[in-house]
Amino acid sequence: ASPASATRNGRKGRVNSPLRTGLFIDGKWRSNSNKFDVLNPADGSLAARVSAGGESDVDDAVQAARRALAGEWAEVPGARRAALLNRLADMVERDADTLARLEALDIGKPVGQPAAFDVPNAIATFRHFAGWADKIQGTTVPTAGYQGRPTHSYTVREPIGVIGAIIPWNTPLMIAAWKLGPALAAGNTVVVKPAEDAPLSILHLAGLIEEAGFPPGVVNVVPGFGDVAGAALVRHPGVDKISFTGSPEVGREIQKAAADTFKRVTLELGGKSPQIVLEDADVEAAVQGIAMGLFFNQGEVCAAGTRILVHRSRYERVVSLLADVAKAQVVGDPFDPDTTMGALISREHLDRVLSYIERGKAEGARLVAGGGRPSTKGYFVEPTIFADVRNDSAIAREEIFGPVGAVMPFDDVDEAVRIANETEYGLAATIWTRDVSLAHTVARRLRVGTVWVNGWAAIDPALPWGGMKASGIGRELGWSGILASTEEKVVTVVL
Ligand code: TXE
Repeated sequence: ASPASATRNGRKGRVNSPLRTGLFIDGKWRSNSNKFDVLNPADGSLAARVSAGGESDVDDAVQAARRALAGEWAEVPGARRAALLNRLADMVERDADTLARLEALDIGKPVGQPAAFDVPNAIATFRHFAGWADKIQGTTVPTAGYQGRPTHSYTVREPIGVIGAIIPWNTPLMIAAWKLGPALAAGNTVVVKPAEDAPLSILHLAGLIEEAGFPPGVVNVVPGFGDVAGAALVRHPGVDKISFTGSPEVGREIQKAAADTFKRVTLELGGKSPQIVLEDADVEAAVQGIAMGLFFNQGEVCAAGTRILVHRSRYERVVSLLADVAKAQVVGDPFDPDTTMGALISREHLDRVLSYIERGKAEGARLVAGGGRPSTKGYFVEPTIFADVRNDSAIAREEIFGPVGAVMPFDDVDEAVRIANETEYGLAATIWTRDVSLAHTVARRLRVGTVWVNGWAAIDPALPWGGMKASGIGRELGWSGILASTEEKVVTVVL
């Protein structure tokens, strides 16, 4: 299928490259008569009409991935997989501007953010995993022998097989890289299902995968709806593993459905991450970091630091500084360089975030900034801060996935740790303190996958990423990402 015209993307010239709108299966592009609309969140206009993959498309993609797995790809040595991943990284770098613009158009985020964060992270992820591709080693294991005879035992790490990668809409390019990097480094083949709200950057990436020279079927991209294309992928007996990032509700369904065919599952399901400001913290620095943790990507971030726990001695100061920073955000056109916060992904999501704001007010929290819509055009919401929030209220318990912070005081470190852990989630936490040993002590006590001290979202492709409790199962990235993309096999020779 020919790429759609660049003039379809709301306002002409914002993405100066043709949009891909088809399905990429077995190294070829196809288009379906069944299509879905992708809207520009900044004004609700039509950005693109994308082919919706159905069950038979998913089946074709899985069959192609299985053929690739059994064919040429199985013989491709690690060094060659590394070269392909590095070439892909080069192409993402070459098209960095286009990819950042696609994210801004599709998701509504300020274009400078994907340019500075999502795209460089995707490049670094592909390069990191290129580095692993020829270093996935087993071990030789001393054993007690067999029937009086010595044995020689060793382990090998083999690809799991066909991996279904289900991607959310908030940082699609980056999360696609998190799933593709380790899967391909380890020799798997992949079927990617982008989110129906934001498929454009991943479709562009599919074009780069084709251009980089991966054999047909190694990576397939099937855009479509979750309950159709996503569910078909999860059910398919030809898929060996599902790697999912999204909501806990869908994650739970996926794990249940995957049990029927004993698929391996990695789930990353978001959070309600605390930001703990200890008594000795550098308050000004903390407030800057907290604001980033709340407003970056419009708060549509799994690790958003939405529960702000502040020592009572610094409480009012933090509340007032945070309110100032919230009011100073420039909310508007994602393509305006002055914009610091863009639009929420959809009308439905805007309504959901606004309903949480109403619940916050009804629950008696003190609204110190925001709380409304800056304009009726587009899906914008004001950066919002509630103070005096109770940790058992809805706005402190449930993931809002918008720019809404809940500030609460504590009196001592024990209370801070108790509140921080009193949540279903366990993805990330930040500690603000100048006391190094206290930082380590508190870090040990937090039930989360990642602790940052004096920063927020200091992520790196070398570091394992994932959550405890309802934030998910398993880890992505780093060596953990390789472990999660391989099966371990033991070979024992009786000598
Ligand atoms: O997620 P879904 P939604 C949270 C966040 C957000 C809420 C809802 O709180 O407000 O979830 O977002 C696919 N079988 N997070 O509705 O539905 C779907 O097509 C297989 C946190 O967008 O979980 C998409 O590709 N797949 C999160 C992906 O799952 C299915 C990021 C995620 O969509 C499916 C996103 C099914 N039955 C949302 N149903 C994070 N962890 O960062 C849907 N999908």
